Amino acid sequence: MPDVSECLKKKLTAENYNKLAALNNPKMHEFVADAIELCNPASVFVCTDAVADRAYISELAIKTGEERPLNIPGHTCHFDGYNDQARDKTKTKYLLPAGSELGKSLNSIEKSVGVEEVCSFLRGSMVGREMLVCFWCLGPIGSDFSIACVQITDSPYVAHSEAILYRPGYEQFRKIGSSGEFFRFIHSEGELENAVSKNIDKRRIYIDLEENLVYSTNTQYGGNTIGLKKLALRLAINKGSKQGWLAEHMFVMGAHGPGGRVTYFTGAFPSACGKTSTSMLPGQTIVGDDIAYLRKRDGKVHCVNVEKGIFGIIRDVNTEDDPVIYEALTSPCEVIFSNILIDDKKRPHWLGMGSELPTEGINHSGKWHKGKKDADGNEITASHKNARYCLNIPDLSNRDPLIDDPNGVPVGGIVYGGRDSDTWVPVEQAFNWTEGIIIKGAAIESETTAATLGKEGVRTFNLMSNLDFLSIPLGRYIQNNLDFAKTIDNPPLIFSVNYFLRDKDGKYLNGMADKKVWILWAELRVNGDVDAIETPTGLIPKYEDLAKLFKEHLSQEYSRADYVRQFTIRIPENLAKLDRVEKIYREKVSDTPRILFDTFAEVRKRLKTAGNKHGDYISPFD
Ligand code: SPV
Ligand code: MN
Repeated sequence: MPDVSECLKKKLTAENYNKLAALNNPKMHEFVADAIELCNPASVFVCTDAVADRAYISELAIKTGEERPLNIPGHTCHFDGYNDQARDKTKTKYLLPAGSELGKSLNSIEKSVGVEEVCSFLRGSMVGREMLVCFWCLGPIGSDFSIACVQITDSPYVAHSEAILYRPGYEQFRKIGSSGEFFRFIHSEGELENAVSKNIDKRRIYIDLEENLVYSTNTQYGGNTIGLKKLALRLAINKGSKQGWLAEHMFVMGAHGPGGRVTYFTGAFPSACGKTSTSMLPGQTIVGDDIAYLRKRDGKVHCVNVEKGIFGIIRDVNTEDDPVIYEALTSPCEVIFSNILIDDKKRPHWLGMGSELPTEGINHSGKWHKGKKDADGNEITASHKNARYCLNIPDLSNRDPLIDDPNGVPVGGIVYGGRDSDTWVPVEQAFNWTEGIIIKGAAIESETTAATLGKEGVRTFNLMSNLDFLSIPLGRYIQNNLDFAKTIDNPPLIFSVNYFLRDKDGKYLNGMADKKVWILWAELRVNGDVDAIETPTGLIPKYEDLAKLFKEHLSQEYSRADYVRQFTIRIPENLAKLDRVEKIYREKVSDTPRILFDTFAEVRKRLKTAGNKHGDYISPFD
């Protein structure tokens, strides 16, 4: 279109124009031209896969003050605004065309109203600033799992984070030619004050599923702005639903069994519930820690990590609990720290890092000293509880060799978990795929954390840990999961795990390191190496098998008393959980598949029968 190329030529230098023109994709050109028209930037930089372009972005982040260099080469720190420290669920909405429905659980706004509102905030938002046009690829390059993406942003911090978290996508765009099958993201941080978004009341994240397009403005926090992360996950869930594959909030890791065997697991946990640390278990290998696409190939489930970096919670990362990450965070390599504390020697500090924290420095509240209070009188912690690090997985010593395999890795098992103080045992295998999806995945509840705005510690329903990101009605999502394995003879085994079980006094019943034993037990189950004990809700480990794993992998004696405390089947709590979750499906999810209620009824019956026979609390030895 001549007006498109004219508009582009007007704002872009010849060099930048040529980079765009070399990609024969009219829809992408139009997207960029429309964004220029709307946001009116002073200039436009087009980022190809070239090393020099990538370097331009990270240098710009320093120049604009969005990131500041730290004491170690390659390390920088970014601050988000004091009230912009997590995903904003209430202002994240689907743009809903008139006459369509997503169900009560998904937040939406009438499309024409929403587009007008968000465009009114984006209009002129980049005056005097440089617009960055970046190409990335979700998934390995040249894989049929993968999706090309274009991100427009005025934040070099967002572009720099994406350069770490995603594979470069300019060549992927060349591959897709003039196809319209790609995701588009437009972000502006809006007016800035001290380098942070000022108009938080105008923070909006609006998602257009028909157009595979997301608008984000007046925010900087990664979960709201890094288009390829949770915003793309929403687009991918919708796309996968139409095409018969799954987009999940899952880590992917290789569990190393006897004789050098590697069995791949995916796992879904709500934010801040041990997902990254499970993907980083000592002695195992990481493929990814946050988002996976699952597809069927040759009668098996395969998956890829759509990312190549980690945007992880830094709180409690220390030499003892996360030695591999700690090593990367203290070595010269590319890391963006966000919302941590910086001391006068430009060293980063965070809660739970295992050494004493300074009593003053700079943090997300500005100049900080111990005891500082915010406007509401709340004490400001040295680093924010949701403070994060952003790094490249290839910089980790435990990266899995198949991380970039275009075929993905075969999935042997899937684990579902949440922050559950009193109900589920530490690990349990579901009897089959259907029960795994329904009784494990679709029944996840978790006590809330600092990863989203709002009160912490409230037990909330979060099916497959993906509720925050669902873009299709919940019932359809469950049905898709059930159907996914229908044509597969031996689908992955499904497990629940619970790292957060406590006793009556609130004391955790397990150590942090124990999760390694649960995953390695699951590895043995996938390969048929050990037997298990039947319970009303699934299959739990035998004491001898766990004792052996504790000894071999943690050099610990595992007592029978601990086993009983941890693996006692809690009948009343399990029944109460089924009641709570069923109520949600009955009242809020009008398209819940019938089989969910039938399965709940069946499991309830089994729990009651067992309770009548053995009492409310059943020792695994009974
Ligand atoms: C999560 O909260 O699940 C994250 C970080 O992985 S965010 O990008 O905020 O979603
Ligand atoms: Mn996540």
